[in-house]
Amino acid sequence: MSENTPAPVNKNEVLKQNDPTLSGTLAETLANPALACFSSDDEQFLKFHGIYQQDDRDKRKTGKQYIMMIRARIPGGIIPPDQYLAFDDLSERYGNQTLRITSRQSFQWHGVVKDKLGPLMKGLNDALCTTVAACGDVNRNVMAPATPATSVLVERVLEDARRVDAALKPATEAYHSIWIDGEPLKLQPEEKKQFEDPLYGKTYLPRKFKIAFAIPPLNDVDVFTNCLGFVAIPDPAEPTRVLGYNLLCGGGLGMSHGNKETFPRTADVLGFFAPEELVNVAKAVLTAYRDSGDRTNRKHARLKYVIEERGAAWFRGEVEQRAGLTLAPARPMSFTKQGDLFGWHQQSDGQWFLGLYVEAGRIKDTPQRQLKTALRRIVAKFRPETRLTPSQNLLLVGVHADQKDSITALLAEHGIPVENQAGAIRRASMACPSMPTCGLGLAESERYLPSLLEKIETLLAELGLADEEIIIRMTGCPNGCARPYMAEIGFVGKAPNKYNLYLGGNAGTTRLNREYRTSVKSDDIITELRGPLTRWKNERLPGERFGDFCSRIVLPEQIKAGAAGDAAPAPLST
Ligand code: SRM
Ligand code: SF4
Repeated sequence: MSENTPAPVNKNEVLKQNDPTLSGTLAETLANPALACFSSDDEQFLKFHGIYQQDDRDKRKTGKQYIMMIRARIPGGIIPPDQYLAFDDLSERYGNQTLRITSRQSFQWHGVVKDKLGPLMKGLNDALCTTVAACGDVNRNVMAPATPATSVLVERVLEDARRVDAALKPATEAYHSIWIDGEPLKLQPEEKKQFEDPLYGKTYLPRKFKIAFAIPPLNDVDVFTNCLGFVAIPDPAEPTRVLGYNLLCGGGLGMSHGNKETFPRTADVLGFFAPEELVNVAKAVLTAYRDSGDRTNRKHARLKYVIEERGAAWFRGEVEQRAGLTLAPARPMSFTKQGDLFGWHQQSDGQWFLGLYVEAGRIKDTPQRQLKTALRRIVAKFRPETRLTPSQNLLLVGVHADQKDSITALLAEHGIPVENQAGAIRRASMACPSMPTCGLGLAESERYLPSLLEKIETLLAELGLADEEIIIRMTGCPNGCARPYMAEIGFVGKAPNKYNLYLGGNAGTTRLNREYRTSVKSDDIITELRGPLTRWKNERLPGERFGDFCSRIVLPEQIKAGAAGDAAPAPLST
């Protein structure tokens, strides 16, 4: 190939080009009981329908056992009572009897074998829930603040999030045909090729695209990690009204070990615009990315690389031109906290909500705690709305004052306290699923973090720091699904029982942390943490958080000593 020949587009682009309806041979494979799994091409189409073909990694020694993961599209994580009950029932009948709250306020059903896939998808759609575009090269689940206590403003922002979500859905009829009508799309291959989505075109986006809404000072959605962030600025004259949005573009976290071309990045703040322009601006950002992202190399295809390389000013110009407006200077905003409220809290409308801690987002029954059964009973009897939070927890919303005691008692019956649900570091922790379902996991995450937290709790108690909150997040690989690069302590799987250790995030999750140690064995993690935690106890400024202390003292000292880890360290930004 000569120097001037453009690099060929990657395989996924060819697939999309050849079948923009995204139907592949999904319906045919689904209808054929002789086939145990979908083809590798169909695996790519499945993602656009919210489905991942996986295999149970615990069982690989006895041969590959295919299972599916299904992810819903639940903008803002809002679930009405009947829908929650249907989700629970479907997980019992067709999944692995758990519901997994994701880090983007959605649900996943794991362990669904192929012949249960059709009934599960039909059941979800009967419950008025779609999984379309929950994965794939499209806009994903839109996040919005979860906590209803603050005000009417939260509900208004949520409405805006839903509007954006609806406006960016792909138009292909394949989803309806396959999963609802239960038949293949009635088009010949040549006819399929002619299809063109009005927004996404024939080849959709170069890669996934993520949107979050935030209301300062709470950054529960980690807005800076999204491709597109909308920060609501309240009207000073009428604080329940959105005056406009600050526009953030170019955040993203995924990276690969040993590939310095890949890195986590926080979004740039591009300007401010009026709320009427919201959908217009969202489409402008999405199409600017659609037309400028790298379609040759999927590891370099996210919007963050476009903005890193071509600059925020260039991208702002693209957005302004496409939206037909000029962005005003961004309004002042300050994020000082993230995370969830636990226990009972009164809403602005006088009703109550209950924040419930869900370990690693997994709703299940264990001999000690029957969270799944308790939630089913509560939702069936008292019919609260359920809200999934970006930190993989859950809120029961719209509870009447006279129902509170009965709900508290019902939870207690199933081993779940309402007060002191979990210690300070557990409440602020997250872990991705990793083993045994995720095909990309290099180390344990969801199954390992709880026992590691126990050891960290013991260390903190020994140092007299037991009540301190530290945001701790773990992932089984560097893709960053539980957003570990924003944590005060981040663990990123490197190999079985080995993790890279990151330090230095802050309470408002506006700053990337930095690699502190590489390939730390599980058994050595406590030894590695003891030093920085002891120094924090002895040398911190009044009220200084662990992440801020590391960013001010531990990491600069490490950099000065030239001892920074060799895997692409994330930049220190504020
Ligand atoms: Fe993720 C791929 C789970 C949020 C970055 N992610 C995956 C897959 C589907 C593995 C795969 O491709 O085969 C994982 C399925 C595991 C399983 O068994 O369930 C997976 N990601 C998740 C969830 C369930 C983790 C969780 O702890 O809840 C989250 C689902 C969110 C949702 O409801 O849509 C999830 N993933 C994220 C986030 C966080 C976020 O979006 O706020 C990130 C980092 C932000 C970002 O996108 O940059 C993230 N996931 C990735 C990447 C790296 C993408 C990149 O740019 O390099 C991959 C790998 C890929 O896409 O090839 C990935
Ligand atoms: Fe899988 Fe890696 Fe995401 Fe964890 S971070 S779910 S191991 S892709």
